[in-house]
Amino acid sequence: IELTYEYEHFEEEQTVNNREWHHDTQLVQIVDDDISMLILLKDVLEEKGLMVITNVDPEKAVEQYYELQPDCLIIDIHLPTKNGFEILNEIQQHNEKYFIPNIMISIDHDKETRIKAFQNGADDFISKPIEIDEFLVRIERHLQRKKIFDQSVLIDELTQVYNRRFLEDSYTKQLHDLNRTGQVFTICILDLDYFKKINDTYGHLTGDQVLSEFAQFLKNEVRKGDMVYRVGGEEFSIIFPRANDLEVQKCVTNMITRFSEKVFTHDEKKFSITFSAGVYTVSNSDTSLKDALREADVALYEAKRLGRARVEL
Ligand code: GH3
Ligand code: MG
Ligand code: MG
Ligand code: MG
Repeated sequence: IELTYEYEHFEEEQTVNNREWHHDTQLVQIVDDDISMLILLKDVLEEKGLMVITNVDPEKAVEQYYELQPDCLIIDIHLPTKNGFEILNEIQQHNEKYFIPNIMISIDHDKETRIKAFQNGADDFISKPIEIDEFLVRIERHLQRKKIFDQSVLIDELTQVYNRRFLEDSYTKQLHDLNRTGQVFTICILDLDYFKKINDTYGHLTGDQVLSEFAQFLKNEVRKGDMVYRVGGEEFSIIFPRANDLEVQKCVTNMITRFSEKVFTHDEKKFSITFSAGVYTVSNSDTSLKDALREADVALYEAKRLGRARVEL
């Protein structure tokens, strides 16, 4: 049974890996050596529209935890090779930074065990046998709070695209994919042209409006799986997974044309604005985000120098 199960699980892992990090579908990771428990919990959570990954092996669980960044971790105490407390300890720092709720489940539920669970970083404790209805409302509550946390720290308030902090996460994940599959990805920096003039002429509020419409425009233009980030005042970035610089250049050139046709109004005065972009393809997993952004920035500077409203490699 275990072999078949691990095999099926492997297949499933691939789909989860391709998830586009949209926070609307939340991911729950369950770690337990009791296969029937795993199957039961997975079923009830999937019925609620959640994505679920399951692990029996603690080492693999930790590895997948870092790679897939679940929104909630459900973990048994008694596991082969390592116990649930040790795992919680191991992931504690990451946990605190990303606010991933941990729920311990255990057949032992004496006071000492419960205390130890919370001391080791558990956010909740559910004893086995599990009451499914209670389990579901508890998980739902944790996931709601996780969603609120993510929205507040990963999304830029003004423009409602991902912020720079999330770019760091995504970049790391892209490097991981590059390492595993050899698939290159391209990063692009986009900067509004003469944006200062918009502020000076029409005021800061109109400037803000332009920024937020620009972000919305970018979100609408990109393919599913491409992600938009605000990395500075009037500077945005897009990660294009599985695309090279020439493909991205073509795509961004079209975006520049369409954006330049967009008409903004301020007190019945009409105006338009353009942007420039720099592109860099990451094909070596030693490239840090800082390096990649620097390369894209050099290209952006070139685009500005050559007259703006264009994209350079
Ligand atoms: P270039 O074509 O060379 O990029 O010229 P620019 O005027 O766009 O570039 P510059 O860096 O000189 O000016 C950027 C301006 O963006 C200055 C800053 O006040 C404005 N800015 C940055 N963040 C915000 C924001 O959140 N809201 C508004 N309204 N303006 C912002
Ligand atoms: Mg167990
Ligand atoms: Mg600018
Ligand atoms: Mg700028």
